[in-house]
Amino acid sequence: MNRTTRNFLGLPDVPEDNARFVILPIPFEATTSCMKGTAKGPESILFASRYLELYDEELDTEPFTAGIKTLPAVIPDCKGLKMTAKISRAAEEYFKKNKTVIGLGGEHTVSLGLFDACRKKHPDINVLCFDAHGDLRDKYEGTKFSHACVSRRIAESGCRLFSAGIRSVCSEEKEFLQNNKQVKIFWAYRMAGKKWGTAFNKTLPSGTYYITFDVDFLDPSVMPDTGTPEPGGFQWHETIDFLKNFIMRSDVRIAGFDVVELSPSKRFTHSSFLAAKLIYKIIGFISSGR
Ligand SMILES: [Mn+2]
Repeated sequence: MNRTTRNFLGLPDVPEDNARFVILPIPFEATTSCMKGTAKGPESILFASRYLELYDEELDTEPFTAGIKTLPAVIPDCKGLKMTAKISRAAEEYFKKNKTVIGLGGEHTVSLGLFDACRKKHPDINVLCFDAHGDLRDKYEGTKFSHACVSRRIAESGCRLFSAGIRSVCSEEKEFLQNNKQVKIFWAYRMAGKKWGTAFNKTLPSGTYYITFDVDFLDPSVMPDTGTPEPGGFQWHETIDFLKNFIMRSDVRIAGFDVVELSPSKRFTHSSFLAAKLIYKIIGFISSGR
């Protein structure tokens, strides 16, 4: 196969009917605090993905055969509620058609639009969030639509939120957590150095999930190119191992997921390659699951 297109994995175009997965690039950045550059994330992931092997030795299959369609990028030329509405509109029809929607960020706020579209189809959706940060502030730098408020907005919708890898919160967030039962935090300090995957998996109820993966969940030594890097993150194998065991559970269904906050420093770095591979591994687990 000649893998030269701008699609994910450089795959040839596939008709929508033949695609179980749709990739939606969202090169949006408005509120990143520390290192800018997340708007370049989608392009960098797509470029790196062309160099991934299509065969997955762990699954002994070629997951791309489930059908992956890369959609044109949605570029929100607006902020706040308008921005999330524009992303939601772009994603909604694919959730309705039962495609697994995969968002490529962009800063973490793009998840709000994807989550909104997902919840219209699946009102009982659970959210699984990987992040170094609580993102539970009511407002940050004057806006409710900041990367620092994403989990708070998701929690306000009434769905259950499970966040792992958290190692940076403020006292306002801690207070919010004390009065809130539907948000469950897996603190990084309790996960570190332990086989956290099994314990975390056990706490997650059966149901349909949306996964949002902020790459700063990973340790800066494996993922240096991110908006707000935090020490004490997680390694590749423990993360992939958890994802495999969780996603392939017979009582769990993944409606969509996103990978956000990649801030590539150069056009081709190991960080972009990692993000592309993470996405392809998740695609493999979903298509090999039920
Ligand atoms: Mn974060």
